[in-house]
Amino acid sequence: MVFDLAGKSVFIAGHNGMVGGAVLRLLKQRGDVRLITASRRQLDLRDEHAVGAFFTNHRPDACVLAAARVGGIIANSANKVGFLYDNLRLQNAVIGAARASDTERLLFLGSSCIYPKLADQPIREDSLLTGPLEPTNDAYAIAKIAGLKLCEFLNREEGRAYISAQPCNLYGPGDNYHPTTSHVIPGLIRRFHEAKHSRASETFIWGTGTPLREFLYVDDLAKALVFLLENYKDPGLINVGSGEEISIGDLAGLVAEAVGYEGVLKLDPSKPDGTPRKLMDSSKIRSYGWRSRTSLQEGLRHAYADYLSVIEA
Ligand code: GFB
Repeated sequence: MVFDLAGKSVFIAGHNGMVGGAVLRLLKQRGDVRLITASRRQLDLRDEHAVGAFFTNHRPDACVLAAARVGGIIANSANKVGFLYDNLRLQNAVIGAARASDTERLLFLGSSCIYPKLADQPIREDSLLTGPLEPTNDAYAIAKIAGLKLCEFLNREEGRAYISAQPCNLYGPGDNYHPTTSHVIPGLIRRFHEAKHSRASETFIWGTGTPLREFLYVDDLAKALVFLLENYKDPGLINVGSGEEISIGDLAGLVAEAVGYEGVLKLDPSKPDGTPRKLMDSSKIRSYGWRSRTSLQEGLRHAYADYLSVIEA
């Protein structure tokens, strides 16, 4: 182990989000880490002065940068200024403050959408910047590429153990269930749940149903992130995926099953498909012994339970 988190202080930027929340749960369970968090009201992570002062005050040993402006295919394509600018501001503020206060380790969350739209599959880490991006999420991807490159350069030039991990499409507790800004799994959970309750004989899936996606349950990702924080300090990227892909049409069938919706699923091809396929090569992280443990069926049951707890709260 290169960096034992036991007894260390860790700032989780974005602990109220799905990924940050999963890392918080995992580190709380572990019990030997001093956790530092700040809500959005307490700290605007885009405000570099406020973030600098926060780091000077708390002096975390490590930081998990899980905060970001995120959203599904429609949110990403409709608000490129926000997705690029807010993410650049936020990540620059946090990475800059970590550097200024000599935070020993930092883990930056990237995304599989950083890779070229038509990258060879499964997508290896070295395919970064070898071709044009998928236009429905280019703004978000460019911000993420800037962040992971900043970590890489700080690592190479200044010897800082600042690393970045690239997860595939994620889902699980703490997701955003908004009908238009959400990603596919929470979007379908909500739509199918509402269709079940209104006894609608049919409901719809965006796009053609043919795109392929790789999904990872967020608690499995959290285990990978904590592992990387303690064991990985290379400047190079590292993919974190389940290794399994599924078409959106087949995924919709599994979500309908988890929710208990028995109506007809129709396609809405007026909505964008996005990239045709996005399966990552995660052999690097698997060579360290990590693998995803939660099957899609099991994860979808937990995700639906989370949705029910949110609407019942
Ligand atoms: O999850 P999603 O929005 O993200 O869409 P991306 C995945 C696929 O599901 C697309 C289809 O082909 C959608 O057309 N889909 C079907 C739906 N029904 C729905 C629905 O009700 N809601 C949504 N959202 N999609 C994201 C990027 O791309 O990937 C993010 O926008 C991020 O930036 C993430 O990088 C990993 O996989 O297309």
